Amino acid sequence: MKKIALITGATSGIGEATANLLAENNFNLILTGRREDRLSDLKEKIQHESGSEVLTLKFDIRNSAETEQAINSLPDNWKNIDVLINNAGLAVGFSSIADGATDDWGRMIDTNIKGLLYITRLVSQQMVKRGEGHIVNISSIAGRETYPMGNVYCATKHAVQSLTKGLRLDFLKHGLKVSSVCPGAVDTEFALVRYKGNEERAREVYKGYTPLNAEDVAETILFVVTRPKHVNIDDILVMPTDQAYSRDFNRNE
Ligand code: NDP
Ligand code: 8X3
Repeated sequence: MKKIALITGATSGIGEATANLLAENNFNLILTGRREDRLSDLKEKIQHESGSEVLTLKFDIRNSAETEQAINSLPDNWKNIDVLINNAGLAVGFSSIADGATDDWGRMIDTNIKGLLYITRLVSQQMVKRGEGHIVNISSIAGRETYPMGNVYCATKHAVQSLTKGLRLDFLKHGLKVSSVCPGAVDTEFALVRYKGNEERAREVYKGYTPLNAEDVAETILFVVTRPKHVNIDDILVMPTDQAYSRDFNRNE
């Protein structure tokens, strides 16, 4: 029988690549995000290309009530989620705290920390009841190091690292697995979102070195979720060969 994986933020980048790869590797998928058209297109593509079944849920993960309604709406045969991949997340802005925009901070904190908590609380309840399940948090090199002007984004990813450890400790006695995947720079829509649609600025982020692509991270996630029952990958750092710490390439920053 195929396992069920729920991937948040499956409408682009790492989430989308992970959806495609898990579908090729015998997972049925629950895919979430706010952009409904992209969710429908991805569902159609995956169902056409692989034998996997896909269910989509459109909601804003910052909204606790919407998140709860979406998870409660799952039909009985989709309720037992085996793997939760907490991938939805973003950086917004790039500035010192003195120049920071409080709305930008709110978007990052509400998505990367509070959204992750809302869905993890709901999905972990049935995992605890069953005594099995795997929670994978997509963290970042920014969860291990802090770089200039990255203050609040880095703080949210440090929080994800801390929550990963907290979940691991809480769920040890329930037999759940908990993992953190920390990528370095990945060429996705991440920079476009951070620079609020400024394509030229976003392109500069990936100039002068070879970043990871979303499929590289998806392969790491596949490895993490396909280890034997007795093996838990607690925390894994996957970096571009050209990047040895958070800011050692020329990003004009
Ligand atoms: P993308 O911008 O390509 O994808 C982000 C995904 O998050 C989208 O599917 C988006 O869906 C979803 N998302 C954002 N906000 C919300 C929200 N409020 N509610 C629901 N879904 C939301 O970026 P990446 O693929 O790069 O990012 C994925 C994760 O990887 C993030 O957590 C990011 O912090 C992390 N990461 C990225 C790195 C990089 O260099 N790219 C490096 C290290 C970590 P939609 O807009 O449809 O809601
Ligand atoms: C995203 C990678 O280095 O831009 O988490 O923070 S970085």
